Amino acid sequence: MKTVFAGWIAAASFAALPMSANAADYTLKFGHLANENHIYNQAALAFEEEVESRSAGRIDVQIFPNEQLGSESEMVSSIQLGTADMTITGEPLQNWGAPKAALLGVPYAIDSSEMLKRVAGGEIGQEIESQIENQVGLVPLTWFERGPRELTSNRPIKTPDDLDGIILRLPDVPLHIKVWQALGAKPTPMAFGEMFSALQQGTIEGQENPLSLIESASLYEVQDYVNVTDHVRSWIYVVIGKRKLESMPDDLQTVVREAADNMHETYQELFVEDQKRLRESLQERGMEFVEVDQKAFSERAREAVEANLSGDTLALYHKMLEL
Ligand code: CS2
Repeated sequence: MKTVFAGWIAAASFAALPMSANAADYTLKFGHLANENHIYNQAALAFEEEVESRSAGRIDVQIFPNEQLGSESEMVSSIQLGTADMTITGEPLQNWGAPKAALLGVPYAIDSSEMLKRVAGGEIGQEIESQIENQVGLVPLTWFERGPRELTSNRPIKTPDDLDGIILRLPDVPLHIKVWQALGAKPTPMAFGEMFSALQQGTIEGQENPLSLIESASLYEVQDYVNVTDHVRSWIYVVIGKRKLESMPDDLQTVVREAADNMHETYQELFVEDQKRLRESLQERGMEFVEVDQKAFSERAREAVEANLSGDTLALYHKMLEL
């Protein structure tokens, strides 16, 4: 809204406007867990610019990186309450009555970027999206591909036996907790932003995330090894509160939806570039990459997945493996 705001201040220079004056009809508070440089944030800024210029300032988008508005789970609750509007989330939505959201993060299910696009961009993705919309009251506006999740630790881990009861921070995703228990770790669910100091203080010993978030949270300062487990390839949704979206007139809803589609394209380009540099960047910061017996991990993980999904979600998981 910078341009509009500047012109507005100039035009009203005698009016002594209070600092809190807001020209916009709608404000979208968009919070996420990554830092300012992360590609989530860069894509979000592109969305902000497009929405504000195409709505001629009627929508003010405010981006809050680094969990400034709250953790991922807190953001979901705030959006439901109407105190925040947008975030980036996925598989934890299984805790909010959308069991199919677990399919976003199934260990060793998706094995390539092509398969991910078929799943997220096809019927399965649509089925998950409608469950999130209907059960949680969040509308998935678009999705972002993520790099594979890798396990970090302060000792090399090559096989499930090497886990040997390691205390592992996980996001609050019940399926992940079950799988890592079956693999031989001691999982502790914790918000993303609490992880750095917990690792520093030794209350947890490891964590797992895509390389981009390992970098975003500066985990290279507290973890020595990236064990290349590649255990989850997933995508994640940019969501908006359904009530908030529907409170807007149709023309503005269209602006938001189209800007989100464009944000998808922007993000996917940034993602491809980012993937090329991340490994080296973490190595330069002192992390050592360890080759892992992925087959051993995937066999044990798959059994745990089958045992912990049920009903429609299990059926959809089987359908996904066929794609
Ligand atoms: C992140 C999350 O907290 C984390 O470790 O990687 O984005 C996590 O993947 C999510 O909970 C997915 O929605």
